[in-house]
Amino acid sequence: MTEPSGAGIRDAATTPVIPGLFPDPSVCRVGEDYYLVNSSFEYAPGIPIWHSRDLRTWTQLGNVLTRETQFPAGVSAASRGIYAPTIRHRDGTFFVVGTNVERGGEQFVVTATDPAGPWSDPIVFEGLGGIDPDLAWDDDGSCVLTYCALDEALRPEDGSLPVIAQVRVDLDRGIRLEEPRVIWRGSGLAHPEGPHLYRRGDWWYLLTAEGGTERGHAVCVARSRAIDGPFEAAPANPIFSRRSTGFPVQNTGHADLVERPDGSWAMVYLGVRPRGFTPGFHVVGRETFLARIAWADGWPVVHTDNVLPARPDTSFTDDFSGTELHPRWVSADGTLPGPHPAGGLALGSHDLAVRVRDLRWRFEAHVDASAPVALRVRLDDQHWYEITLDGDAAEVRARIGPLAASMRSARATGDVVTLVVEAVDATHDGPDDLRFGLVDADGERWLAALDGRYLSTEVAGGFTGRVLSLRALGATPARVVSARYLPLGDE
Ligand code: 6LW
Repeated sequence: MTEPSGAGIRDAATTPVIPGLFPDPSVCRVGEDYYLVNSSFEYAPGIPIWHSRDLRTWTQLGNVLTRETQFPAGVSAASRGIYAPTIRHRDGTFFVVGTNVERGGEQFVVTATDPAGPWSDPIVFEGLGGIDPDLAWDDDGSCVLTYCALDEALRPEDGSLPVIAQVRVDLDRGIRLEEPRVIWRGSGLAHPEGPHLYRRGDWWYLLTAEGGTERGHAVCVARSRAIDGPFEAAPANPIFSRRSTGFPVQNTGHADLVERPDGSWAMVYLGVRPRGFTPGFHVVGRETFLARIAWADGWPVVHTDNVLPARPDTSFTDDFSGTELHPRWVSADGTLPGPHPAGGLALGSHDLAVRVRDLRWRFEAHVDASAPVALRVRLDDQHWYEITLDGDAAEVRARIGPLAASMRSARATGDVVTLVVEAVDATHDGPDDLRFGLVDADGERWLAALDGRYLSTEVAGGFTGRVLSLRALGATPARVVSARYLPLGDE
């Protein structure tokens, strides 16, 4: 059985540095500045990019894929789209390589001189079937792309896919210079993936995620004198995992290393915060955590005892007074949120969403009651709860897989109504309850409280977490006057 979470310790082991649906972190440093990117799946704009001076406090600079030419609309299913980007910097240029799973798993690179953008259109490397590309430059300056290959042609005779493969590439021309070669088959756990290569002293280190991204997830390492192997596995593999422990943060893996200006090293990795009765339900996705790296006998050793100065401030109020949306806003149906007239957010039938960042929270949307509108807590398009307002009728609805139901309705009065949803302590054995209500001329009232487990990754499957999404219910555009998100405390 899963132990209850909430050890209440404000340290890096239990507190994400970037909470919410921000998995597969990759980090690079330029001088005193760190830049970090995450997977974004079906959500557009794609690949959130963050800046920090201390690795602990991160500010979102924007998103890397902000144009149709970079990430076309129309992702076919939840948890497809953009996977596991890597960010690197060399000679004044930032590189992000990633996978668009939507197009059959193609590896692409985009570049920028300013990490806040604009980023170039993607260059696609043909014939590299797989995920999780990494870029590294050999001592002679040539560039290698190392990735998790899912290509049958690379399947070892006595082994299973995936394998870690590598190919020399010409970044300027966007071509590969050779056939991909298998360089590593992992340390023996399932699903070797998420490779990253680093030069330290006389060694090349190859970091991998292994064990799959669920409870068995782990970080492993191998090293070689040459960038293309042969690699030897660390005797202590996996060098980091929470598997088979009762620790409140689970599924830890898919890491990236970075060297600080003082020569010490740090690691970012993904983890989840499951709650509730067995098997434990995580609901806000896979989040970014920070660890410290020590080196012993030429191998990295992971320490999670860093003290974090404060929980990140995730609260926000948007009154949409400007014409540009904050980069936190995304769309699940692949439509890029564009500029809007100042003074309220005009909504069409495409949704506008923000990632949930906390375990307990309140979200309010002040909506113009003259057009039908919906506020949804979405895990994916088949797992959601929502409150709708249509004229003076408010209704709470739910969809869990093929089952759809109307839970409760009520009358609302006034020109502007506040739709409210809160994630609060569970009344059953789930991770939380999601309660829906409204505030109007008659005050605040709650319509329904629903078990949060059905909007969890353990129930829905996939790689994502909850978002809060707003959209017009019918053909008439709806208007959101303002939106407010407030964490309610994670203890
Ligand atoms: C990603 C893989 C993984 O490509 O999850 O946790 C996949 N690791 O490396 C999707 O994020």
